[in-house]
Amino acid sequence: MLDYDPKIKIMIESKPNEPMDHTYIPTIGHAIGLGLLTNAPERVGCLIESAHAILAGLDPSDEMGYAMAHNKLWSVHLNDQNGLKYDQDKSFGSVDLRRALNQVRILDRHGFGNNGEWIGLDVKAMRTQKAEVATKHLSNSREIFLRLLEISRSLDDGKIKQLVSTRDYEELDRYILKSLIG
Ligand SMILES: [Mn+2]
Repeated sequence: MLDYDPKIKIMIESKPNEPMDHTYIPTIGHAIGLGLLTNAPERVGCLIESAHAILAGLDPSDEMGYAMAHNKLWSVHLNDQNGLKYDQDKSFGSVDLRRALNQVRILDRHGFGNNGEWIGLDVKAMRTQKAEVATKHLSNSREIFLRLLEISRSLDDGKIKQLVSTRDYEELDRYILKSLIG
């Protein structure tokens, strides 16, 4: 594809498994590595989906940070996931709010979007809903993203730095959790 169209750019969306088997590019590290082996590494980037990182037993925000450090995070698919099984594509933040906050925070603090990157919401309707409410997974995910962005920007960086430097991680946990509870 890269040879066929000299203008095309490709994003690799890593994922460790489908319901029935393993897949070949399980993590964003594998995706970045594979991109470097192509004829045009500068035209190969990555897309991180929260649930896919969780399925690999990884923290989505760590994966995002790793990809951004390589200038390879070109898009994200935010959602949520219960444990290690087929990907559920649940509404963003619906399983683990703190894990969601960490994703919002790392994207915001490292300029994701400043070069035109998009945030996608790879979420699905619950099966048993009525048709008239079946698109709420989209508006709910957007609303939670924006609320978490507000919370992240309200955190006191000086206080966080001081707690880290004194290694008072219990207090840091409490500060973050209290900010989430509101
Ligand atoms: Mn996806």
